[in-house]
Amino acid sequence: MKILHTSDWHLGKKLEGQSRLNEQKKFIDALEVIVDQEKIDLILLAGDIYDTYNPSAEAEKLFFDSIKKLSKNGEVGIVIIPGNHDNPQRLTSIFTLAKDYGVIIYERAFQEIPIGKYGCFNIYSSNQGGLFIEKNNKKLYLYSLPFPSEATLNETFNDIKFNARIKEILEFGAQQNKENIPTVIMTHIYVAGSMGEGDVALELGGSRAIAIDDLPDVNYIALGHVHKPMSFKRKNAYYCGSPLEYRVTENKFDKKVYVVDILENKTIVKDIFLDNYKPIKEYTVIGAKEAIEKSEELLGINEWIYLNIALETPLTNSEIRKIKNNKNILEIIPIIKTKEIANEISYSNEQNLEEAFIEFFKEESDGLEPNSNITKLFLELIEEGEEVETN
Ligand SMILES: [Mn+2]
Repeated sequence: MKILHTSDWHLGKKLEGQSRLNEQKKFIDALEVIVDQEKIDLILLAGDIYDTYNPSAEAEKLFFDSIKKLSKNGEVGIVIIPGNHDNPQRLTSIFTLAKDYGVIIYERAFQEIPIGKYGCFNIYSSNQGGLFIEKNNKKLYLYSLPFPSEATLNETFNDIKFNARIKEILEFGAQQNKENIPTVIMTHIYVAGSMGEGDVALELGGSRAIAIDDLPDVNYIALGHVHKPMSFKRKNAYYCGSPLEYRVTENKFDKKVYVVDILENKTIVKDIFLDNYKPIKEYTVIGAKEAIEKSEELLGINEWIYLNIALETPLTNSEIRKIKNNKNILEIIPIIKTKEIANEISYSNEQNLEEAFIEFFKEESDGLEPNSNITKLFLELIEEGEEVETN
């Protein structure tokens, strides 16, 4: 069975108030081409379909159009799990309608999906979280775990136990495949080992980490949550990342989806790179005059722009108007030479993140400084484009 692995669409996500729906539509069109060209059987969508609990009507319409387009009237199966950004109930509200299109949407962990026909797919057996899928005599066992938290799993565990509990869940899930068919796992989680934290499991805004070595040995693990593509080859585990750059820190790596072919003795994973429909750029200029020139120079260029301007005196309203004449300029970020002026003007409330984190940590822990590992991990998490949220 040929699988396409994608995640973190964040439909409806805005950048400094600007809609990205146009770019997201282009991505869906590109994905449809990939599905055709690669003759995909099954699409795995590993969470964070929407950006918020209450997606806009436009974002929902794009989601419905997308699954209709990509499923090819049930020819291509689609299995979807909620991420930490999704409202699971809202996501699954179309489950019954979607069934005819071969679309299965999980609402929660350990959910038992009814057996039967889903488009051209036959779910001939299922268990809590597991699906035995058959199409044209090709078979696959898929175990899905939506974003796990105490709230979504409806159980309590401390940070240390989190790792052990997730390991247990995934292992048990994989073991339910008693047939001699390939096993694939899909989950929305933060895997920590990639950054050298060892088995440190900690929670940042509801986002706990699991170690790579605690992932079971299966044919493929489709991960969602981290926006940067990453692979943990010894575990056949992959983050495909988000299809679009969702913040300026994400403009350092290419965006992609994976096409996964599971053969008898090995799994072949192919990167399919995505076009960057509107890159996020950062420019730095000196003084108002250069800023206005830069704004004019970039007029009509398809980029989202953050403009840093080194200033000795605040910009005048007329200068700001001229710079903002270029609608792609998202934010004017003044770099002020003297402290007095810095206090006087502020076009943005951006702070040095590291300082802000240390300050926050000290406030929360009676003046205790965070150790360098925690600060480093926090900054890396932010780099990966994850919102620090407590849903
Ligand atoms: Mn996420």
